[in-house]
Amino acid sequence: MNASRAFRTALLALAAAAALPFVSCGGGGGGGGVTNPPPPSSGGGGGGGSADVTITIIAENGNMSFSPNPATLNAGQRVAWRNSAAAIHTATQNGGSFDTGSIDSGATSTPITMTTAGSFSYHCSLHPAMVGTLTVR
Ligand SMILES: [Cu+2]
Repeated sequence: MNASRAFRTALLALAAAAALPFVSCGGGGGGGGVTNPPPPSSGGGGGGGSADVTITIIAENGNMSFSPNPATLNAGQRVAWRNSAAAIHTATQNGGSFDTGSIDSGATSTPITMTTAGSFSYHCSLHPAMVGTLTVR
């Protein structure tokens, strides 16, 4: 009987030893604190007539007429076009949702607030070959 008791004791010891790793392993700590970075504060501010994004009208040069092109801004921001070319130009959305009207050489258009996300193709109403794209995020 001694032998079988010893055997049982051994078994128990084995079981305990086997159980230990499971106990000590129970991490559960996980979930490391992932913090979301705060969203960038909307530029806003300033009031006045300044735009958040200014697109330069370079020349009558097809899809190279506007710079940058495409231009990107966030919904709620304002965009204006500055005419650095010699002739009068416009920035007119193809669907008519915005139109700067005529911009004299050296002048900057009235800022337009883009409230809707999307991709907006525009052109110069005086020179239809002048095209650009405005991407609103
Ligand atoms: Cu033009």
